Amino acid sequence: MKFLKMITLSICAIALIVGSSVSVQAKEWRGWNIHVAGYPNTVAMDKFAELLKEKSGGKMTLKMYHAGTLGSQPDAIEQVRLGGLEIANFNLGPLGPIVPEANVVSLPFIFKNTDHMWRVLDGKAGDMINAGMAKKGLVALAWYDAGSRSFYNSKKPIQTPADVVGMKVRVMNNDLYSGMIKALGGNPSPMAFSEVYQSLKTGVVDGAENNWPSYESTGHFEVAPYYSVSQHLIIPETLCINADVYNSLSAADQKILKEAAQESAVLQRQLWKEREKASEEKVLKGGAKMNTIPDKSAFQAAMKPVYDKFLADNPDLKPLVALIQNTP
Ligand code: GTR
Repeated sequence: MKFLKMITLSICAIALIVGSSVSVQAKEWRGWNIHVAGYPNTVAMDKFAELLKEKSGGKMTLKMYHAGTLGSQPDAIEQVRLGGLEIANFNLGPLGPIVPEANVVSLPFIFKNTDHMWRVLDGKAGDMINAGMAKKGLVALAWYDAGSRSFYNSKKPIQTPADVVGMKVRVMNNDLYSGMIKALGGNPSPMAFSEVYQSLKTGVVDGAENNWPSYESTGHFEVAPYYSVSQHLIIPETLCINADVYNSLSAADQKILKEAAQESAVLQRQLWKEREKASEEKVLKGGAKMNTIPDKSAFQAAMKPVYDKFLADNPDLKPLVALIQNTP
């Protein structure tokens, strides 16, 4: 009897040791980020990694790989879905071709402004986008700000849709953006972010489109100095994790993860506001020429075929589009 008790105790002790060593030695996650040092998203993701470690007592650790060193965004999306990478900050633009619900934010001019976007994301539409991501193996943890995107090019200021006619414009990997440029009479060229500088410089493309911070951080303003404030896209970004990894965590660890992500998002959004202004000032000092667009409604009207095609191809998404459009 005494002997049996001893064996049972020893087994318990071994189980304890094994159990604790498993949790202490949990695999270090790898995080993908496209942006360079000092960019709001980069700082926020480093903060996220730090918070994760701190809040979990070292149980959840994340090594961040910045500046797209682990590959292009479309590739990284596949990697996180399949579990080759665990965590990433993605723009909803390149996610659209995989997650139909996330694609609605890539309809040009769908949001009235950034505040409208936050109201939408905080409501039912945000839940529907998150559910769409979950179906594709990605769990959304927080939203990051990416401001609004405008056109820039090496040739001339864009004032009306007629100025885009014949222009070669780099777009992110998403048919909606190709459709957008075609609807304006331009030639779309889908291309990885990392290739755009050289393509602008050598004239492979005449222009591209992005927010102030990316226009600045990439140096695109040096080779495409005409920035025309069209604000045709306001696309949020997501901080997300592979669904299997997320589902393998205890409820307590999932809570820690979400808290750390939310805290990093608060920081990212604050840094974003500052960086938008600083980048605008920096590029204008560096020689970029900014123009406002007197009548944006001409650009909006030109997008009718883009909406018509999208809704015809995705009848299931009509209610989500309407929900966004009807959100005050
Ligand atoms: C940036 C965005 C990146 C990437 C890039 C691009 O604004 O933060 O994730 O999508 O634009 O144009 O490819």
